[in-house]
Amino acid sequence: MPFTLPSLPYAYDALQPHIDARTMEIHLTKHHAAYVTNANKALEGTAWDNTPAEQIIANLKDLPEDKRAVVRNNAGGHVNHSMFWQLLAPAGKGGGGTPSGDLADAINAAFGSFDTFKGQFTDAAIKRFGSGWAWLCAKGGGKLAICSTANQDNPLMGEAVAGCGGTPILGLDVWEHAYYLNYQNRRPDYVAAFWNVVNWAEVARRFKAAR
Ligand code: MN3
Repeated sequence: MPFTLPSLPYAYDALQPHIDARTMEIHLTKHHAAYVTNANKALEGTAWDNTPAEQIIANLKDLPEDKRAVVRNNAGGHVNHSMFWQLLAPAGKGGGGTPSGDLADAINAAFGSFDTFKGQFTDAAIKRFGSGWAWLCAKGGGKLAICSTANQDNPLMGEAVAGCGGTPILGLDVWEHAYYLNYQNRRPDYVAAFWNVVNWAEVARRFKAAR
């Protein structure tokens, strides 16, 4: 079955003022939609056209060489964005605040404190040169680590491909298309605003599933 564009679990304007409605709409209906279309086009009629996107990007080496780059970029983009929408929620209505329970404990164990974690993740997002993503990943035994990837790479692709491994439980899109309309070149302001709309319950759910 071909990949399909998901709908957002909230309205386009639900994340304002932190992420504006027009950016959310273009991001989903133009950028994410293009990844879906291009991934489907590349995989149509192949043995992989029924395989979940996560499974495909975790096994890129199994694809014919002439498909590998287009699938890496576009199935990668589909996986990344499908996850990203779920990781956001309106501020004060599921978005923002701080994590609790096992996730909070794991963050404290890995980074010392939530504020230290936040600082390191912010750094990874700001210092990613060009387009890419910042990630919080669960590694073996539920140990957490921060990393970043270029383009639409995902830690599920593995360290050797993406330069970053583990199961992503939080991701931040730092492509300019994710913030340019509202923040222009001010990526640090966008990253700061992101913390107001992080859906920690969803991050915790992914952490639990990854352990
Ligand atoms: Mn994007």
